[in-house]
Amino acid sequence: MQAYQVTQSDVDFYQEHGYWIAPKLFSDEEVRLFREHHARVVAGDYETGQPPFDRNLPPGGPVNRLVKIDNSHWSDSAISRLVTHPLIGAIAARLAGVSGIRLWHDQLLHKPPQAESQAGAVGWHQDYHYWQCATPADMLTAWIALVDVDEHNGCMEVVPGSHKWGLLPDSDFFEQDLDTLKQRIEAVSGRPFETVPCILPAGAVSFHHCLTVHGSRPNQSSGARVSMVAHLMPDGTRYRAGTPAEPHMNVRFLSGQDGDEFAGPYFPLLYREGQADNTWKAVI
Ligand SMILES: O=C(O)CCC(=O)C(=O)O
Repeated sequence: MQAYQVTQSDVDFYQEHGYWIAPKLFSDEEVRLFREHHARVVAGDYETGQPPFDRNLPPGGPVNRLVKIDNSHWSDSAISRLVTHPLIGAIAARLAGVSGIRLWHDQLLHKPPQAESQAGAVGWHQDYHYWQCATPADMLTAWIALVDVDEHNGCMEVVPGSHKWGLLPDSDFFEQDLDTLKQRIEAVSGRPFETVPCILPAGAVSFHHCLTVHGSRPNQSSGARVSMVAHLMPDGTRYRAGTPAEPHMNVRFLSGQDGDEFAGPYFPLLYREGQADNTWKAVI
């Protein structure tokens, strides 16, 4: 693990563009271990004995589309250490300008090569479209590359500055027709839609704001695009009842009262300013 001190110009970049790319934070050895555990979860080999919250493809069958597994950290201790890593929390806190960061939920992603895949794109969307049950909209995501990613293997692409466009009506993670979705977003936002690829070496991490429009194209390489996503929220984020995001899985972990705080064991704390123990002690 490589310590990194976020600078004011990193923060300014994030605030201005709605994303920021951190350098490589995890060594090749750490990445190898995380990739091994990632593959175990994809295969349905759950180290903790606890299945993840949800998965879109059952284990053991053909991996013929993007594999998306929610809360895979329930199932594996190395994945859990990765998505609750205090360094990721500290960087997120600094970028968002808050004093504490919790895990909203994780997402394990495995994007097979296009030749084997029927649905390899991720449609343009704003994460907050799915998270309107939480407030304030200061949440953010750490996207952790476990292989080198670029345009060839369908890296994530972001629309810089779109976090300032407000919440748009068109967001669809599963849409495969990226051009039509882009035209709809362009029409409703009244702004040109230009994407920037998040090109990362394995072990590097990109961060994006929950209102930043993003998605990805199919994987044209011969290997899988392997990554972990830590969706994060400022400590103190609360439930907002009655939104279109009411079915979000996290709502069921609360008592259901408007204003409930998303806190407690379902929402692990990654970082809190001034807390003595902000170092990652786990041995991997
Ligand atoms: O990995 C991708 O292509 C998209 C990931 C995503 O939507 C996210 O991290 O919020």
